[in-house]
Amino acid sequence: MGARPWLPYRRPAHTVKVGVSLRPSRRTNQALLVLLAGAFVTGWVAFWFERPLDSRVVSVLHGILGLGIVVLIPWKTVIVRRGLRRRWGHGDAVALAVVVALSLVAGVLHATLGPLEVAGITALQVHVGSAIAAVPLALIHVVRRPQRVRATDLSRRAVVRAIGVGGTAALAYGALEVVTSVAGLPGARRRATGSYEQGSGVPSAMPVTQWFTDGVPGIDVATYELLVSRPGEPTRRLSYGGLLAMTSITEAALLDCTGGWWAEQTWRGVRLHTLLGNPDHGSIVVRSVTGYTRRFPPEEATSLLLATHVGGDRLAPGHGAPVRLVAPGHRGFWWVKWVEEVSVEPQPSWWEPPFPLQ
Ligand code: HEM
Ligand code: HEM
Ligand SMILES: Nc1nc2c(c(=O)[nH]1)N[C@H]1C(S)=C(S)[C@@H](COP(=O)(O)O)O[C@H]1N2
Ligand SMILES: [Mo]
Repeated sequence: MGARPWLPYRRPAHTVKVGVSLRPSRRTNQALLVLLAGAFVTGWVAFWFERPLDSRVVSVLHGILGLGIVVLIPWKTVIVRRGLRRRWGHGDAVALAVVVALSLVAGVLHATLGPLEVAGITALQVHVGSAIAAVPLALIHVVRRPQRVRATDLSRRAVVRAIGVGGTAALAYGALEVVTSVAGLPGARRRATGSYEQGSGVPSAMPVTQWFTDGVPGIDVATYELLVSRPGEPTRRLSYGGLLAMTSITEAALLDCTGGWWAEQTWRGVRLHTLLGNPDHGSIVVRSVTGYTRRFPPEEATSLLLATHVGGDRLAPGHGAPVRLVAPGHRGFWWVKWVEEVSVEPQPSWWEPPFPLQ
């Protein structure tokens, strides 16, 4: 049989003689799958939380799962050496190794040396980008090299081994944290979310960030109108002047962007309950002139603020002029800029993709 790269990868029959060492390698691969999937999922969960306790728990778990992959390198090296001896079909595996290594290195660099940036690309962007690239590669890798799951995979020895790997990874995480703090590395100053302070109290020093593909629109305040809609009532239209006349609340709130920075500012605006009342069901929908939309539970009408000012000045275009949402307790991607409409709708607040698609 010649090489047939289009056929699924099969372990050649002559390797059966390594039968004794096959079991640990199968378990190593299974453990890698659990760690990789766990790190990926907890990474996104970490992007969800803002409050320190939830964020801390998820970040620590995320770091331990990620470092667990590093702990398994000695065992995986044996598997890789054996695999590479076969003649063809290593491209996807090598690409997977490259992106996982890149993600690991960038993640640790971000958590220890701080918000590094090279040619406008941050370590955190490299971290998340290469983790996303790892997903299709890992799927191809696993589908081409299936590892059967057996009942004995959950034996006591397997549990002991899992505790060993998890414990070693937890020790490695703890050691990194201790070194970071003792050496006074920037990482010691990061929030529980992993974000670094940038521009607190100085809005012009705060980064202008869009979630994904959105851009800063040009809005003429002379013709701007805010649409306010409640079920069963005609839509109200508020001019910028009319809105300004309602802004009586001044409040400090902290914006923590999933891009890895945070800033606390003093915002001035009007509470959503002043515009929408206190809805008792459905959800509050806040939509930007660009179409960017987020949905909130009705009880947050009392904490959400539609802000026209920050640090005593009118908002700059990049920061959401003429009016943007201030969503205390929510990560930055909830803080809708360039708001055009606020409404109460019958759908529940979770009736939207967990992260914006725009
Ligand atoms: C961090 C994640 C992983 C990386 C970086 C990685 C990398 C590699 C590399 C570079 C090879 C050698 C090249 C080749 O065989 O084509 C390999 C082989 C292999 N991997 Fe992975 N792998 C990972 C996770 C997994 C997982 C989750 C599974 C299955 C559940 C798996 C199963 C295998 C198998 C069966 C082989 C072939 C061994 C042989 O042919 O003797 N790997 N892996
Ligand atoms: C292949 C999957 C992934 C692996 C192996 C991985 C691994 C890691 C590691 C080892 C760290 C450093 C932890 C520390 O030393 O404190 C880290 C940090 C981080 N990762 Fe991931 N990660 C993955 C995917 C993701 C994804 C998909 C996201 C977000 C969507 C994410 C977000 C973060 C954040 C925000 C930090 C900084 C946390 C902190 O500073 O404590 N990661 N990751
Ligand atoms: N309309 C709209 N609002 C948006 C975004 C966006 O892409 N479009 N990005 C969000 C994200 S991810 C963050 S972190 C904050 C950033 O606010 P800033 O640019 O004022 O710092 O705006 C949020 N509001
Ligand atoms: Mo963000």
